[in-house]
Amino acid sequence: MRATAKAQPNIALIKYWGKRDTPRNLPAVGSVSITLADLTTTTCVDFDDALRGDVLSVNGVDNVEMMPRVARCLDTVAGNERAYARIRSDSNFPIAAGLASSASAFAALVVAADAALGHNHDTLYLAQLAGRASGSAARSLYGGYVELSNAGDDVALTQLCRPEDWPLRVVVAITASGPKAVGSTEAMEISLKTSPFFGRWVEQQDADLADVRAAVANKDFAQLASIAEHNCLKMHSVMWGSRPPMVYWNSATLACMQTIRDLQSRGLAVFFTIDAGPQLKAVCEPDHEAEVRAALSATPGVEEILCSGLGHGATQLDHD
Ligand code: 2P0
Repeated sequence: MRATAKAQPNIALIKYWGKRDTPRNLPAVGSVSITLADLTTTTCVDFDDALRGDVLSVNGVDNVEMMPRVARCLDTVAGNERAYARIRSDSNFPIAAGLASSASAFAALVVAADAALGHNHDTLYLAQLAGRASGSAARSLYGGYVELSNAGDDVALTQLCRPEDWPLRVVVAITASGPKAVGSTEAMEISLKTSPFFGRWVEQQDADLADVRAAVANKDFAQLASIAEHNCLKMHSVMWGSRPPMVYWNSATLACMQTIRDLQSRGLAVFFTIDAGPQLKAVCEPDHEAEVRAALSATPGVEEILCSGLGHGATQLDHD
Protein backbone atom coordinates (compact mmCIF):
# COMPACT_ATOMS: atom_id res chain seq x y z
CA MET A 1 0.00 0.00 0.00
CA ARG A 2 2.38 2.63 -1.28
CA ALA A 3 1.99 5.77 -3.39
CA THR A 4 3.90 8.93 -4.22
CA ALA A 5 2.54 12.43 -4.79
CA LYS A 6 3.97 15.80 -5.68
CA ALA A 7 2.74 19.22 -4.54
CA GLN A 8 3.93 22.80 -4.83
CA PRO A 9 3.80 25.54 -2.20
CA ASN A 10 1.43 28.42 -2.67
CA ILE A 11 1.91 32.10 -1.93
CA ALA A 12 -1.04 33.95 -0.42
CA LEU A 13 -2.01 37.26 -2.04
CA ILE A 14 -4.84 37.66 0.46
CA LYS A 15 -3.56 36.12 3.66
CA TYR A 16 -4.87 33.52 6.07
CA TRP A 17 -4.06 34.73 9.58
CA GLY A 18 -6.04 33.51 12.60
CA LYS A 19 -8.35 30.57 13.27
CA ARG A 20 -12.05 30.42 14.03
CA ASP A 21 -11.85 26.82 15.30
CA THR A 22 -8.47 25.73 16.63
CA PRO A 23 -9.18 22.00 17.21
CA ARG A 24 -10.46 21.62 13.62
CA ASN A 25 -7.92 24.13 12.31
CA LEU A 26 -10.50 26.23 10.48
CA PRO A 27 -9.39 29.72 9.39
CA ALA A 28 -10.93 32.93 10.71
CA VAL A 29 -10.77 34.47 7.23
CA GLY A 30 -10.82 33.43 3.58
CA SER A 31 -7.66 33.73 1.48
CA VAL A 32 -6.45 33.80 -2.12
CA SER A 33 -3.18 32.28 -3.29
CA ILE A 34 -1.13 31.41 -6.32
CA THR A 35 0.30 27.91 -6.62
CA LEU A 36 3.93 27.75 -7.73
CA ALA A 37 5.32 25.42 -10.39
CA ASP A 38 9.03 25.03 -9.74
CA LEU A 39 9.30 24.54 -5.97
CA THR A 40 8.17 21.01 -5.21
CA THR A 41 7.71 18.54 -2.41
CA THR A 42 7.57 14.86 -3.33
CA THR A 43 6.19 12.52 -0.70
CA CYS A 44 5.97 8.73 -0.64
CA VAL A 45 3.66 7.01 1.87
CA ASP A 46 4.03 3.27 2.42
CA PHE A 47 1.55 1.68 4.85
CA ASP A 48 3.17 -1.51 6.13
CA ASP A 49 1.64 -3.95 8.66
CA ALA A 50 5.16 -5.06 9.62
CA LEU A 51 6.08 -1.63 11.02
CA ARG A 52 5.96 -1.07 14.82
CA GLY A 53 5.59 2.71 14.48
CA ASP A 54 5.50 5.48 11.90
CA VAL A 55 8.83 6.48 10.38
CA LEU A 56 9.40 9.88 8.75
CA SER A 57 12.35 11.14 6.77
CA VAL A 58 12.56 14.71 5.47
CA ASN A 59 15.16 15.45 2.81
CA GLY A 60 16.88 12.16 3.62
CA VAL A 61 17.15 12.77 7.39
CA ASP A 62 15.02 10.99 10.01
CA ASN A 63 12.62 13.48 11.57
CA VAL A 64 10.88 12.91 14.89
CA GLU A 65 9.86 16.53 15.46
CA MET A 66 7.24 16.60 12.69
CA MET A 67 6.07 13.03 13.33
CA PRO A 68 3.10 13.75 15.66
CA ARG A 69 1.59 16.25 13.19
CA VAL A 70 2.20 13.93 10.24
CA ALA A 71 0.73 10.96 12.16
CA ARG A 72 -2.41 12.97 13.02
CA CYS A 73 -2.78 13.90 9.37
CA LEU A 74 -2.47 10.25 8.31
CA ASP A 75 -5.12 9.34 10.92
CA THR A 76 -7.57 11.76 9.30
CA VAL A 77 -6.97 10.14 5.90
CA ALA A 78 -6.70 6.48 6.93
CA GLY A 79 -8.52 6.30 10.29
CA ASN A 80 -7.12 5.60 13.75
CA GLU A 81 -6.90 1.83 13.12
CA ARG A 82 -4.52 2.29 10.19
CA ALA A 83 -1.27 0.40 9.64
CA TYR A 84 1.88 2.32 10.46
CA ALA A 85 3.58 4.06 7.59
CA ARG A 86 7.00 4.86 6.24
CA ILE A 87 6.91 8.45 4.96
CA ARG A 88 9.61 10.01 2.87
CA SER A 89 9.32 13.71 2.00
CA ASP A 90 11.79 15.65 -0.14
CA SER A 91 11.61 19.33 -1.03
CA ASN A 92 13.81 21.22 -3.48
CA PHE A 93 13.68 24.47 -1.45
CA PRO A 94 14.40 25.55 2.19
CA ILE A 95 11.81 24.21 4.63
CA ALA A 96 10.31 26.02 7.66
CA ALA A 97 11.54 29.44 6.54
CA GLY A 98 8.35 31.15 5.44
CA LEU A 99 8.26 29.50 2.02
CA ALA A 100 5.05 27.60 2.71
CA SER A 101 6.80 24.24 2.93
CA SER A 102 4.06 22.91 5.22
CA ALA A 103 1.52 23.65 2.47
CA SER A 104 3.24 21.51 -0.15
CA ALA A 105 4.23 18.88 2.43
CA PHE A 106 0.73 18.24 3.76
CA ALA A 107 -0.91 18.51 0.32
CA ALA A 108 1.48 15.85 -1.01
CA LEU A 109 1.06 13.72 2.14
CA VAL A 110 -2.73 13.64 1.89
CA VAL A 111 -2.76 12.84 -1.83
CA ALA A 112 -0.12 10.11 -1.44
CA ALA A 113 -1.86 8.53 1.58
CA ASP A 114 -5.27 8.55 -0.13
CA ALA A 115 -3.76 6.97 -3.26
CA ALA A 116 -1.85 4.36 -1.22
CA LEU A 117 -5.17 3.32 0.35
CA GLY A 118 -6.88 3.26 -3.07
CA HIS A 119 -9.60 5.60 -1.83
CA ASN A 120 -9.54 8.14 -4.68
CA HIS A 121 -11.40 10.84 -2.80
CA ASP A 122 -12.22 14.02 -4.68
CA THR A 123 -9.98 17.09 -4.60
CA LEU A 124 -12.21 19.15 -2.29
CA TYR A 125 -12.34 16.40 0.33
CA LEU A 126 -8.55 15.95 0.21
CA ALA A 127 -8.08 19.72 0.41
CA GLN A 128 -10.26 19.84 3.53
CA LEU A 129 -8.16 17.07 5.11
CA ALA A 130 -4.90 18.83 4.18
CA GLY A 131 -6.32 22.02 5.72
CA ARG A 132 -6.85 20.21 9.04
CA ALA A 133 -3.08 19.67 9.18
CA SER A 134 -2.06 23.09 7.86
CA GLY A 135 -4.58 25.70 6.78
CA SER A 136 -2.61 26.87 3.76
CA ALA A 137 -2.11 23.27 2.52
CA ALA A 138 -5.74 23.11 1.36
CA ARG A 139 -4.91 25.65 -1.36
CA SER A 140 -2.02 23.55 -2.77
CA LEU A 141 -4.49 20.88 -3.91
CA TYR A 142 -5.49 23.35 -6.64
CA GLY A 143 -3.44 25.14 -9.27
CA GLY A 144 -3.22 28.71 -10.47
CA TYR A 145 -5.20 31.36 -8.57
CA VAL A 146 -7.10 29.72 -5.71
CA GLU A 147 -9.65 31.08 -3.26
CA LEU A 148 -10.28 29.40 0.07
CA SER A 149 -13.58 30.46 1.64
CA ASN A 150 -15.24 29.64 4.90
CA ALA A 151 -18.34 27.62 4.05
CA GLY A 152 -20.67 26.34 6.78
CA ASP A 153 -18.58 24.34 9.23
CA ASP A 154 -15.77 23.69 6.75
CA VAL A 155 -13.87 25.38 3.94
CA ALA A 156 -14.62 25.52 0.21
CA LEU A 157 -12.06 26.01 -2.55
CA THR A 158 -12.40 27.58 -5.97
CA GLN A 159 -9.92 27.97 -8.77
CA LEU A 160 -10.34 31.61 -9.83
CA CYS A 161 -8.04 31.37 -12.86
CA ARG A 162 -5.88 28.68 -14.45
CA PRO A 163 -2.10 29.26 -14.30
CA GLU A 164 -1.80 29.36 -18.10
CA ASP A 165 -4.51 32.02 -18.37
CA TRP A 166 -2.51 34.60 -16.39
CA PRO A 167 1.07 33.29 -16.17
CA LEU A 168 2.65 35.75 -13.74
CA ARG A 169 6.11 34.97 -12.37
CA VAL A 170 7.31 34.84 -8.75
CA VAL A 171 10.84 35.84 -7.69
CA VAL A 172 11.66 34.84 -4.10
CA ALA A 173 14.45 36.72 -2.32
CA ILE A 174 15.78 34.53 0.50
CA THR A 175 17.23 36.75 3.21
CA ALA A 176 17.74 34.10 5.93
CA SER A 177 17.45 30.36 5.48
CA GLY A 178 17.11 29.09 9.07
CA PRO A 179 13.83 28.03 10.68
CA LYS A 180 11.61 30.84 11.97
CA ALA A 181 11.53 31.81 15.66
CA VAL A 182 7.76 31.44 16.14
CA GLY A 183 5.74 28.99 14.04
CA SER A 184 2.61 30.24 12.27
CA THR A 185 0.18 28.22 14.38
CA GLU A 186 1.43 29.71 17.64
CA ALA A 187 1.83 33.17 16.14
CA MET A 188 -1.79 33.20 14.93
CA GLU A 189 -3.00 32.26 18.40
CA ILE A 190 -0.97 35.10 19.95
CA SER A 191 -2.37 37.57 17.38
CA LEU A 192 -5.96 36.51 18.02
CA LYS A 193 -5.58 36.80 21.78
CA THR A 194 -3.53 40.00 22.01
CA SER A 195 -3.48 42.16 18.88
CA PRO A 196 -5.81 45.19 19.07
CA PHE A 197 -5.96 45.06 15.26
CA PHE A 198 -7.13 41.45 14.93
CA GLY A 199 -10.86 42.24 14.92
CA ARG A 200 -10.48 44.90 12.22
CA TRP A 201 -8.34 42.50 10.17
CA VAL A 202 -11.14 39.93 10.15
CA GLU A 203 -13.83 42.56 9.46
CA GLN A 204 -12.03 43.91 6.39
CA GLN A 205 -11.07 40.62 4.79
CA ASP A 206 -14.25 40.10 2.75
CA ALA A 207 -13.75 43.46 1.01
CA ASP A 208 -10.14 42.54 0.15
CA LEU A 209 -11.27 39.15 -1.16
CA ALA A 210 -13.88 40.79 -3.40
CA ASP A 211 -11.28 43.24 -4.76
CA VAL A 212 -8.77 40.51 -5.55
CA ARG A 213 -11.45 38.33 -7.18
CA ALA A 214 -12.28 41.25 -9.48
CA ALA A 215 -8.59 41.93 -10.20
CA VAL A 216 -8.03 38.30 -11.20
CA ALA A 217 -11.21 38.19 -13.31
CA ASN A 218 -10.06 41.31 -15.19
CA LYS A 219 -6.36 40.35 -15.16
CA ASP A 220 -5.80 43.82 -13.74
CA PHE A 221 -2.19 43.76 -12.51
CA ALA A 222 -2.24 47.22 -10.90
CA GLN A 223 -5.34 46.36 -8.89
CA LEU A 224 -3.90 42.99 -7.84
CA ALA A 225 -0.65 44.66 -6.77
CA SER A 226 -2.39 47.33 -4.74
CA ILE A 227 -4.70 45.00 -2.82
CA ALA A 228 -2.10 42.26 -2.25
CA GLU A 229 0.48 44.66 -0.77
CA HIS A 230 -2.20 46.31 1.37
CA ASN A 231 -3.41 42.95 2.70
CA CYS A 232 0.14 41.75 3.40
CA LEU A 233 1.05 44.88 5.35
CA LYS A 234 -2.20 44.71 7.33
CA MET A 235 -1.37 41.12 8.35
CA HIS A 236 2.08 42.20 9.50
CA SER A 237 0.52 45.13 11.39
CA VAL A 238 -1.60 42.60 13.29
CA MET A 239 1.59 40.69 14.14
CA TRP A 240 3.55 43.81 15.14
CA GLY A 241 0.66 44.86 17.38
CA SER A 242 0.64 41.51 19.23
CA ARG A 243 2.10 40.86 22.66
CA PRO A 244 4.81 39.69 22.42
CA PRO A 245 5.24 41.41 19.05
CA MET A 246 6.07 39.18 16.11
CA VAL A 247 8.40 40.79 13.61
CA TYR A 248 9.41 38.32 10.93
CA TRP A 249 11.31 40.85 8.81
CA ASN A 250 15.02 41.55 8.91
CA SER A 251 16.89 44.50 7.46
CA ALA A 252 17.25 42.73 4.11
CA THR A 253 13.47 42.22 3.93
CA LEU A 254 13.05 46.00 4.21
CA ALA A 255 15.82 46.60 1.67
CA CYS A 256 13.98 44.27 -0.74
CA MET A 257 10.75 46.24 -0.22
CA GLN A 258 12.64 49.40 -1.17
CA THR A 259 14.00 47.64 -4.26
CA ILE A 260 10.43 46.79 -5.32
CA ARG A 261 9.31 50.39 -4.71
CA ASP A 262 12.20 51.61 -6.92
CA LEU A 263 11.22 49.18 -9.70
CA GLN A 264 7.58 50.29 -9.44
CA SER A 265 8.57 53.93 -9.70
CA ARG A 266 10.34 53.06 -12.96
CA GLY A 267 7.09 51.57 -14.29
CA LEU A 268 7.74 47.84 -13.82
CA ALA A 269 4.73 45.61 -13.19
CA VAL A 270 5.84 44.06 -9.91
CA PHE A 271 4.60 43.88 -6.31
CA PHE A 272 5.77 42.23 -3.10
CA THR A 273 4.26 39.98 -0.51
CA ILE A 274 5.81 38.61 2.71
CA ASP A 275 4.62 35.71 4.87
CA ALA A 276 5.57 34.48 8.34
CA GLY A 277 9.27 34.66 7.57
CA PRO A 278 11.88 37.13 6.30
CA GLN A 279 11.74 36.19 2.61
CA LEU A 280 10.24 38.64 0.15
CA LYS A 281 8.22 37.27 -2.73
CA ALA A 282 7.97 39.51 -5.77
CA VAL A 283 5.16 38.82 -8.23
CA CYS A 284 5.68 40.26 -11.72
CA GLU A 285 4.74 40.10 -15.34
CA PRO A 286 7.00 37.70 -17.28
CA ASP A 287 8.69 40.47 -19.30
CA HIS A 288 9.96 42.06 -16.10
CA GLU A 289 11.27 38.93 -14.38
CA ALA A 290 14.92 39.31 -15.42
CA GLU A 291 15.07 42.89 -14.16
CA VAL A 292 13.30 42.04 -10.88
CA ARG A 293 15.67 39.13 -10.34
CA ALA A 294 18.75 41.25 -11.01
CA ALA A 295 17.58 44.05 -8.73
CA LEU A 296 16.75 41.70 -5.84
CA SER A 297 20.04 39.79 -6.31
CA ALA A 298 21.91 43.08 -5.93
CA THR A 299 20.01 44.06 -2.78
CA PRO A 300 22.22 43.88 0.36
CA GLY A 301 21.46 40.84 2.53
CA VAL A 302 19.84 38.70 -0.15
CA GLU A 303 21.37 35.23 0.11
CA GLU A 304 19.65 33.43 -2.72
CA ILE A 305 17.00 33.94 -5.37
CA LEU A 306 14.41 31.37 -6.46
CA CYS A 307 12.18 31.91 -9.49
CA SER A 308 8.98 30.14 -10.37
CA GLY A 309 6.05 30.24 -12.68
CA LEU A 310 2.55 29.27 -11.63
CA GLY A 311 1.65 25.61 -11.56
CA HIS A 312 -1.03 23.03 -11.10
CA GLY A 313 -2.36 21.42 -7.94
CA ALA A 314 -1.03 18.37 -6.12
CA THR A 315 -0.83 15.22 -8.23
CA GLN A 316 -0.34 11.55 -7.65
CA LEU A 317 2.86 10.26 -9.30
CA ASP A 318 2.77 6.49 -8.83
CA HIS A 319 1.04 3.75 -6.89
CA ASP A 320 2.00 0.14 -6.10
C1 2P0 B 1 -0.98 32.26 4.25
N1 2P0 B 1 0.41 31.88 6.28
O1 2P0 B 1 -2.12 32.59 3.90
C2 2P0 B 1 -0.49 32.76 5.59
C3 2P0 B 1 0.21 34.05 5.47
C4 2P0 B 1 1.56 32.57 6.75
C5 2P0 B 1 1.32 33.99 6.50
O2 2P0 B 1 -0.91 30.13 6.05
O3 2P0 B 1 -1.52 26.81 11.71
O4 2P0 B 1 1.32 26.85 8.19
O5 2P0 B 1 -0.69 25.10 10.08
O6 2P0 B 1 -2.88 26.24 9.71
O7 2P0 B 1 -0.93 27.03 7.07
C6 2P0 B 1 0.99 29.77 7.30
O8 2P0 B 1 0.18 29.05 8.13
O9 2P0 B 1 -0.74 27.48 9.52
C7 2P0 B 1 0.10 30.61 6.50
P1 2P0 B 1 -1.49 26.35 10.29
P2 2P0 B 1 -0.02 27.48 8.12
O10 2P0 B 1 -0.23 31.58 3.51
